[in-house]
Amino acid sequence: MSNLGITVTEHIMLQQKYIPKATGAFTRLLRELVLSGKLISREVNKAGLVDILGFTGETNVQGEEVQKLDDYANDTMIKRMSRTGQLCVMASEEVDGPIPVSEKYPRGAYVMIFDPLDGSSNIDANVSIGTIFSIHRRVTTGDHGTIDDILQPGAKQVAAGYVLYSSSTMLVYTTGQGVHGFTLDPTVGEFLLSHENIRIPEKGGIYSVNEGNYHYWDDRVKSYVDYLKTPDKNTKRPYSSRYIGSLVADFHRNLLSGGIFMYPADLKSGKPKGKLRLMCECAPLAFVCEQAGGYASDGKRNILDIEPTSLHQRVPLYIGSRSDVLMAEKFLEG
Ligand code: P6P
Repeated sequence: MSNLGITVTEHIMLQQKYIPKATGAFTRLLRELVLSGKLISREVNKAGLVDILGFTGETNVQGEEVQKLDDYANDTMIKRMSRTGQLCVMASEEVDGPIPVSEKYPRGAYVMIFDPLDGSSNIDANVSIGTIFSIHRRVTTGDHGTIDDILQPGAKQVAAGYVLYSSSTMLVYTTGQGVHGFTLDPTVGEFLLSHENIRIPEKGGIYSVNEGNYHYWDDRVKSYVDYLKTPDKNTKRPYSSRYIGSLVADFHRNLLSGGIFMYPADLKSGKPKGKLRLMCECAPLAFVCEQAGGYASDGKRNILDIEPTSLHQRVPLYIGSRSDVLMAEKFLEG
């Protein structure tokens, strides 16, 4: 029986029974995350107004300090997730080190790592942007969580997903029971199940990469991209090039249509490990992708198997349809 149209809150309750040792704590966490997504969506959709767009340190007509959207998104995530009482520590793409949960609130059994507003450089051009989140169970036993609770491999995630602020606002998440998409109905303020059990095609027809970096790539990366562009009826090439320059938007399109997104290491432009961060971008999207039947690699190994060494470490990323990413790995073996 299809669950289309149920709210994300109802869906989380249904998921609850599948999550080992999960109590209402996990449900509470996800529900607060949903509310954060709605609050950020509301501000993102007002971004065109002069009092939000791109300024900081300005004051608006009420004389209030106006925050840039990414600061607003970061503050919203930290404030709202802290008050759930379910986290022992947090980490954000916007903050150098671990973020302790305020003494005002109890600490809980989970850890949340997030990129509060990925692609925020696109805001002024009204290009789609996203919030990415990753949830682990804590591994330390003290009062406050530590960096050890954060630096866990992607395979240990208990949930992950993103909110995509686009022509509509969508929440896509997994708790290890498949991938499900919800579309925000702003008239009622509810995320309603619109994409139940998303599966990414085994092989796609789209490649997403910033070809402006072509001359910085390893020759094997160049060979793979040249292969995708070479006409061949039997393997349905050339692939179409689609690149928005906003990770969540590029990933989401390929998740639904099939294809591969790449951010390779570029050896000469100061990004020896690529640009994207393992903990708050690559690992959560890798969990979503794998749960939808896809695969994510750093070019050599599964992103989910990488043992993190630092909070903001960057890794090359090849993510999407399984056979496309495996093909990329073959080219990169050389
Ligand atoms: P480039 C946005 O700034 C971002 O972090 C990701 O959302 C996006 O995939 C990537 O950078 C784009 O980087 O170097 O192609 O502009």
